[in-house]
Amino acid sequence: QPTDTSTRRGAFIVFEGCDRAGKSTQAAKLVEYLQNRHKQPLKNDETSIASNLKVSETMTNNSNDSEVARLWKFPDRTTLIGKMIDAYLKKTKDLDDHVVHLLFSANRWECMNVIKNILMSGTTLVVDRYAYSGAAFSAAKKDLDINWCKSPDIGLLTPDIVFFMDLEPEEAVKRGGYGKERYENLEFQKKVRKVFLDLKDSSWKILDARQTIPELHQQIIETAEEVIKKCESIPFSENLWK
Ligand code: T5A
Ligand code: NA
Repeated sequence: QPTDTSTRRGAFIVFEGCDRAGKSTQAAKLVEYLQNRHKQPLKNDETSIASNLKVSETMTNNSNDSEVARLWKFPDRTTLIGKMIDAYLKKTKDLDDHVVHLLFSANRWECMNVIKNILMSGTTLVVDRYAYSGAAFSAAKKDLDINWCKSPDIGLLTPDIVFFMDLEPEEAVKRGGYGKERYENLEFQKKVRKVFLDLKDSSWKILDARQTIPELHQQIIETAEEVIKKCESIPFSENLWK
């Protein structure tokens, strides 16, 4: 029985972790791998790719028709909300903790329609940080309750997998140290890691981020391939933390 190609979609793959854990490095390597891996499709992949191309033609965002994977990053600092977040992180602007938390969440909500279109076109999206960062960084602050922090992100698109890059902040500091942005200090990062680990759910795969870049990459591509295959035949769900 052939699979119904009309339901094929890309996978929603998220990388999470404390600062300097290696998220951006692995997210970029995964996208590069997927793009090369699909350049020469196997025979039985041909229908899948053909159907993806057809859906892409109807898209209004500037996605490339032949795109098999795309990198995304939160915060998306390019939007109007993203520019406020950027100023906050660079400490050129102070904002109330509640306000900035809601901005980070709004920054995800404003991207949801574009993200859904990308996934429906068959493109796999690799996302560097998501709502787990949102909850973990805010709840690590003194006065923000974890349930309050999770609530604005309830109902976002659910990731198909979250690669949690776990690294003790003491180890992270050794990686060239933290920069000058807000949150980049050891004591705060220790609190963030604790909240992160409490947020673990069935979508998580925890990776020991002390391993080498190639070792981590190998584990990530193996799991990612399985997830991408599985996602082709199941719809995405919009029930994060519901
Ligand atoms: N935030 C974010 C919120 O408060 N709320 C939210 O809702 C969201 C989405 C954004 C800040 O905003 C907060 C969290 C953050 O504080 P950002 O722009 O994502 O920050 O942060 P960046 O500075 O871009 O990234 P990070 O500091 O988090 O680093 P990464 O991406 O985890 O690490 P990476 O890949 O850049 O690597 C760091 C260094 O380590 C080396 C790399 O070469 C690099 O030098 N490295 C390794 N070294 C040894 N072994 C390995 N396996 C290595 N992998 C990478
Ligand atoms: Na990063």
